[in-house]
Amino acid sequence: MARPLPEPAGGAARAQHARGGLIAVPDPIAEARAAAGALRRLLLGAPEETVRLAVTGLSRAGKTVFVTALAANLMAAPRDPRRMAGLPAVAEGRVVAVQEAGLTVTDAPLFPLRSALAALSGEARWPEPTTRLTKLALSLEVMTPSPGWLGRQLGPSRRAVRLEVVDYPGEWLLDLPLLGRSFEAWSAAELARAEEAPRAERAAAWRGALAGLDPQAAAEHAVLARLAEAYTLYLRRCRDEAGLALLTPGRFLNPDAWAGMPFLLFCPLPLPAGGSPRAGSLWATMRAHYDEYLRRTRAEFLAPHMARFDAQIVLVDLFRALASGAASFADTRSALADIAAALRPEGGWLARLGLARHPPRPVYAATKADYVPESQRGQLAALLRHLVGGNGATLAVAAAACTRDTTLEDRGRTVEAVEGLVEGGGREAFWFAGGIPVETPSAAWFDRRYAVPVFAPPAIDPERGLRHLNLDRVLAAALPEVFA
Ligand SMILES: Nc1nc2c(ncn2[C@@H]2O[C@H](COP(=O)(O)OP(=O)(O)OP(=O)(O)O)[C@@H](O)[C@H]2O)c(=O)[nH]1
Ligand SMILES: [Mg+2]
Repeated sequence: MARPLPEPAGGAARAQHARGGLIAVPDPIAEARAAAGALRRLLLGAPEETVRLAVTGLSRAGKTVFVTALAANLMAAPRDPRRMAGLPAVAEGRVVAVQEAGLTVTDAPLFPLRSALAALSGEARWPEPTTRLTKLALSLEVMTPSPGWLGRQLGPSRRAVRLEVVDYPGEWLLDLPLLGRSFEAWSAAELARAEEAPRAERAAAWRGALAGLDPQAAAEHAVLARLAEAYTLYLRRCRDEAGLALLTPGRFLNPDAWAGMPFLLFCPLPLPAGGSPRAGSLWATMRAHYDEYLRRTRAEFLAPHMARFDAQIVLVDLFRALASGAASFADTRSALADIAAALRPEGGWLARLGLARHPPRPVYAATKADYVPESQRGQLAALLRHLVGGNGATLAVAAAACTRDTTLEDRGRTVEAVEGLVEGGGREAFWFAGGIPVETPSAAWFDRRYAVPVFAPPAIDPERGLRHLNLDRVLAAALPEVFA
């Protein structure tokens, strides 16, 4: 029997052949299709495409500043392309208009762009820590070259892109690795962690409250509330006093609309002896609350806001981790490993939820890169790569570059440093003695304590946006389909 004839090769197949070294033959069908598309866009105008960007990162990583700088600099780009010239479409003058767009009535609250810009520009003040989820939408007009013969005759076509970005409290990111973890497993891991320094001393009151309890006893509201409160206090002290990052559940530190919800009354609890908890017991009630917590996280945070994204940027502040000592660094490292595992395309949380089949590869960015001079920013990106592994690009970024590079004399040696205005006035220089390590440093490295200054934010020029380092390169890596 005769075999069916192969399908005529389309444009994509031909392009692949051409890449493989074969000669590309003009394809009249693909050319005609592309030309028709270009003509249709020219006559009817293109429908707006929505591109969703997830900007994630632990608490204080720099998400809100990043989103603000992204908006300010993209909105300024059509007037002055120089600052975002790392985006090919901007450099070539093809991004012709960018403005803030509205949200539909059923959408999340609007990202407070105006107040963030006003704080940065008017009072040179950083935005407040984020306490709830908000969304920013930008509408972009980008001229894209039209393919095909007729496309070339017609010239570039106008593409309308709606870029949506979600901002949320960093603490919530750590709820992501909890999905798929049982109450038993979570409790066992957290109870063990709480025995180690520097957690143990901060956990004393909560563990004291646990000590005399029988997990099989009937659940009483007052006991549930007392334990949850003691555990929340422990998490808060770990964050505020010891600079720790791996603190779950995230809503205990930042409940937003869940404040006071009964299902927040739980904490890690040892499995009762014999392993079979009675119905209505303290243990069974706390497990039910934990399960409800995860169900609500899925239904109200992950599924509606985080599942259908086209690009993801993960921001990491390595300076805070390096400056707060070995324990804080190890803790950030574990938190990042958990997050990197949850974000990986295969078997990650999206796959587990069955929400998206092909999540984009994350772009990891080490933030606040203006804390080190240019010669050390490569090391900063290398340290991040060492921590998150090979899944995704790694870059160093400062969404708001506050410093300038300088050199100083330190005990007879010339050191490269950065210099800037610190919050509240005054100039200060800062440097890491010995530079940024490219792998987890030795315990001796951490013996030297660093007091990291908070620099005042740079001025915003409405025509040009904010001074940054690599913001354009991070966006180019995350959104090539918009800005190539
Ligand atoms: N030098 C410098 N500091 C920065 C930069 N970006 C952020 N910061 C500092 O880091 C702090 C935290 O930044 P945010 O953007 O608010 O962090 P966040 O990730 O939104 O934090 P949460 O909302 O608490 O999750 C700011 O208040 C600044 O002090 C930067 O590019 N350079
Ligand atoms: Mg924030």
